[in-house]
Amino acid sequence: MSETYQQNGYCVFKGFLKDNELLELREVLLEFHESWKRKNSEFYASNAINSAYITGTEHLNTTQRKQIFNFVGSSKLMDVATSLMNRRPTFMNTQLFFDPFNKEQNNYWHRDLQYHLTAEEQEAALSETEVLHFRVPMFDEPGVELVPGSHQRWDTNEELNVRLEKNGKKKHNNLSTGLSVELNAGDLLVFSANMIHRGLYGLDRLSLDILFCDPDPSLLQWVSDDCLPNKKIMASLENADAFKSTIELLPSIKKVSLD
Ligand SMILES: O=C(O)CCC(=O)C(=O)O
Repeated sequence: MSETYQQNGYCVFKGFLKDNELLELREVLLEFHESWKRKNSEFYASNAINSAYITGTEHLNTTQRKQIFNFVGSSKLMDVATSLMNRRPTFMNTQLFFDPFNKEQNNYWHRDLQYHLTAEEQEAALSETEVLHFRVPMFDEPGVELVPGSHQRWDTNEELNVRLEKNGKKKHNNLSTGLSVELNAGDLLVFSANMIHRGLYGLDRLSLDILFCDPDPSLLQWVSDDCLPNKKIMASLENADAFKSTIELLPSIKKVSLD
C-alpha cells in the first residue's frame, strides 16, 4: 500500500470499519452535524460543504468526543498513518463533508495548499511537506475525484487553467486526468492534500475526514487546543502518538491551555 500511495498519492482500504464501529461513529457524527447545522444555518444554506473541529467541545459531550478520539487514536488507523507517512504523523484536525444545500452548487478542483500559498510556494511545497486526508464515509457516496500522481508534480496547462480559472476555464470543468474514486460506508480513502482533487456531491453524503501532517509547526497554525484530548483520554488511547506530536509542537507557535 505504501508504494501505491507514494506513486499515486492515494490508496483505498475497503471495509476498513467493522459494522459496529461504523454505526457508533455514524451516530455521533449525525448528532454533531445536526448541532452544527443549527448553529451555522446561514452558512449551511448559502454554500457550505463541510464543517470542522469535530472533536471540540462546542457540539459534542465528553463521551461523544472520546468516541472520535478512540478512532483517531486506534492502532489500526495509526498503523496506516505511520506506514504511509515519511515523518511522524501529527494530528491537525477533523472535518465532516456533506452535500451542499443548493443541489445546483458546483464542486471545484483544488490543491489544499493553494488557499494560503503563492503558486511558486505551492510548487515548492509539493516536495517539502505532507498533509494527508483520511476519509471515512458514513454512507455509500460518490467519493472524490483525484488526479493520480499530482501530489508530486506541478499542473499541466489544462489542470492549471481549470484549477485557477484562467483562459475562460471554470474550476468545476472536467479534467482529462481526473479519476473518480467511489466509496462505500466504512471504507477508508487516504489521499494527499497536495494533490489536485474535488469532492463528488450526491447521495446525501456524510464523510469523516481526519487530517494528519508532518511534524512541522508551520502546518499547525489552525490547530485548536480545544480539539485535543486531555491527559486522561490520551492515556486511554491505543496509540496517542499523533496527538502527542501536536501537543509537543503547539507551544512553539501559540499559547495553549491543555489539562
Ligand atoms: O468532499 C469534498 O467535497 C471535498 C473534499 C476535499 O476537498 C478535501 O478533503 O480536501
